Amino acid sequence: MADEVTIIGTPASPFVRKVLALLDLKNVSYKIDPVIAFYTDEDFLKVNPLRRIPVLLHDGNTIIDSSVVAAYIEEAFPTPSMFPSAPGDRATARWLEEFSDTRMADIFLWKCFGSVVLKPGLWNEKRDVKAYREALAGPVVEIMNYLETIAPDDGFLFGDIGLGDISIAVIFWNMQVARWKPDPEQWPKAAAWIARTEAHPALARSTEWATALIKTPVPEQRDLAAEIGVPVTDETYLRAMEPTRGPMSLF
Ligand SMILES: N[C@@H](CCC(=O)N[C@@H](CS)C(=O)NCC(=O)O)C(=O)O
Repeated sequence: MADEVTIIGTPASPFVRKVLALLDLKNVSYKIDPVIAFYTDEDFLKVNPLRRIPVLLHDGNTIIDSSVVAAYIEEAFPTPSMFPSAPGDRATARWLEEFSDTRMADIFLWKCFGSVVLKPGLWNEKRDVKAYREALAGPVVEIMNYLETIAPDDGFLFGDIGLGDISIAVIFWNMQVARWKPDPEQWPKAAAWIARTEAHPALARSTEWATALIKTPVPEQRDLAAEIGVPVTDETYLRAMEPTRGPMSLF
């Protein structure tokens, strides 16, 4: 393949971490423009009409949406595969990616992380502790109860780590930033599975980057990223010093 892979998007996004983990597992080298979508402008809107991250650039292709990016990575760089071999297992992996991108993102990212981290951090609004607590008491429990039923007793879902494990685990770093962790007494199998997946080097690497970046003011994040070893692009879509909502912003 010609051309190095470029990922546009900060590792603080779980969807970005998902695709970085896949690239790492497949030993594909890449560069990152570690932008927060809210700090881009119409230039990035020309790349992604939703002004969201991640976007992958490769070989003249612009690939948008983490699930589509994951599918592209699997096809462009087939080995090792991120899927099990049986069709039913492959479907389960895809379902878990979909479950994470939709229901888990809605509750964990937008309701929980959004209410107590993004509201004050991005929009200078008061934390919505009521919405956060309601989510923790209701839908978070339902999601965790479901994950407990599908979590493997040990190892990963289908032998080696794959797309299903990674898609679920990536959201929990954002929950940790929102000061919540799955209780190992309430959900022993799910909590252990998530911890094992988070500890895998392919995920641990970008989680470390995210942990450093989130503590740093936006204008300084790019330089910090380079300092801590993120393979940063020469060009950036970081344009604005103040955040603005995109066409599909959910909070
Ligand atoms: N389903 C999309 C979700 C992407 C997404 O929501 N990304 C967030 C960052 S975690 C974003 O760019 N938000 C900006 C916005 O919603 O305006 C995917 O999987 O790529």
